[in-house]
Amino acid sequence: MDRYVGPSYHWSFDLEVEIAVPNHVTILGFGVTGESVARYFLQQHAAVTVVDTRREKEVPKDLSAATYFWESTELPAGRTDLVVVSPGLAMNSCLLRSARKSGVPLLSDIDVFLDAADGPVIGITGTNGKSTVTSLVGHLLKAGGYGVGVGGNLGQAALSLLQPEIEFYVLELSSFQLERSDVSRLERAAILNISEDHLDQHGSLAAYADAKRKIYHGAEYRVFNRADVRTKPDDGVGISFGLGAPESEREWGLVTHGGESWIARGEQQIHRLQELPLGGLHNAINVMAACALVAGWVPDTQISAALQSYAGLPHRFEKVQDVGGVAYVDDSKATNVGATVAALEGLGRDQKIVLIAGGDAKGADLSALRASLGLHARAIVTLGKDGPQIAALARNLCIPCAEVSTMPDSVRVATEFAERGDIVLLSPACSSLDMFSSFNERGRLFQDAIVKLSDEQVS
Ligand code: UMA
Ligand code: ADP
Repeated sequence: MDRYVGPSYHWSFDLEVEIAVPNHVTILGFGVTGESVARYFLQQHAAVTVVDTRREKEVPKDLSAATYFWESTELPAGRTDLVVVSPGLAMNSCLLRSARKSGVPLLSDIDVFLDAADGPVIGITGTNGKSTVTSLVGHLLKAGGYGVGVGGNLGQAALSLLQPEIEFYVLELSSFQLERSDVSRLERAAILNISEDHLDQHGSLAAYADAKRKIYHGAEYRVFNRADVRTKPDDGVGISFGLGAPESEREWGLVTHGGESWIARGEQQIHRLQELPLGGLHNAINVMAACALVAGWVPDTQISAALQSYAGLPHRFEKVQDVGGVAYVDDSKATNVGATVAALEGLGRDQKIVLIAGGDAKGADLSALRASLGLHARAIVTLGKDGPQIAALARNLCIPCAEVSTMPDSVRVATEFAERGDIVLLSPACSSLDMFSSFNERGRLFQDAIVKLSDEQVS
């Protein structure tokens, strides 16, 4: 890295400033991002200071050369050339306010990464489907024979991906990462969809959408969702995807041929819908977005073959097993209404659903679940902080409902409600953090309870 150029921190300053390789870097927040930034700058022989508002936590051995300030809400006194801010630190937090006041340039880890990375970087955002599309784009590029680094908001932090042999980087970008970064050097960028999420942090849907739409700044190749006007670039120019038939080579969609549905680009049929390993029309849409992002880099025939071997990610619309004629589906990653609606619509066309939902709604209006629940839910089991909101909705719709306080109880009660041929679906429409360490833990506990249930039925 030679130098940072000002526009990167336009979110905090209007000035254009240039900084030589920093001698002293201060990092705000010591989570996955903070660790990756500390490691990167220590390797560059910078002096590194870390500030975290929370209690002291264990420092990995290779990061012991940094200086740490725990439970601190102020930028420490002393010289610093650059401040790098973690995505989870609220924009109005005392720590970030104090850093802004200091006049020192602020960057995100994504800014630092984009400055350092060689080769094309593909950015993917959206309210739902980011991780699926990001990992699928990585999978397709690998199938095309390229060295690929996949990460960002998914898995490894961006700076941990840097390797000389990598030819393409694929980054999942959250609204928090985008709002505090200049991503204008992205080669290709996609917004999959925009619906209510993270309103507790962004304040309004408009502010959340604005953060997401920053992903198009500078990218000449933009991929958007024809059915979601908020994803459309300002000038309307881009490659689009949607369930309707594509009308030109710049559109991806579904066509019917010989009685079968195909994913197609313009008139070019790419892959039979029936043969996709991922279920649900929302995943067909994700596949189109991923194909659009790699088009021209990976030949169509290789794309089609590679789609067959993509297994999907855990806790997203994941079939766990059948027990006593009831199917159990783990969609723990559904942390907002849009994802749960997609699951109810995807699964509910042929079968009735017993839904397990609730958690922290992050300020969202859960009544947007009403229409899908009314159509597809046989019963609802709620848990967590905002479970009562969903229970009220169920009562209003005259859908049988029970409120429980643990995951094993939710599986037990949902099983009692379910009839043969039904689906028990964990799709909470809420974040897990009020009750669990992550959506992974929530999903694991759901799956454990099903295994126990299955063992009980056998014995
Ligand atoms: N911290 C403070 N004060 C605060 C908040 C955080 O000091 O007010 C410190 C805490 O000590 C904590 C650290 O900052 O240990 C955490 O930093 P962080 O919240 O920025 O999270 P990271 O561990 O750095 O992980 C982040 C993303 N998390 C968030 O944006 C909340 C991870 O996405 C991402 O994988 C990682 O960077 C690497 O890029 C997770 C996520 O939940 C999966 N993302 C949200 C989502 O997908 O909905 C946006
Ligand atoms: P993200 O990284 O944006 O959270 P994931 O791929 O992890 O996306 O999926 C999160 C949740 O959203 C899962 O419940 C999944 O089933 C659902 N989902 C995936 N793609 C879509 C889509 N295109 N539209 C609506 N929901 C989706």
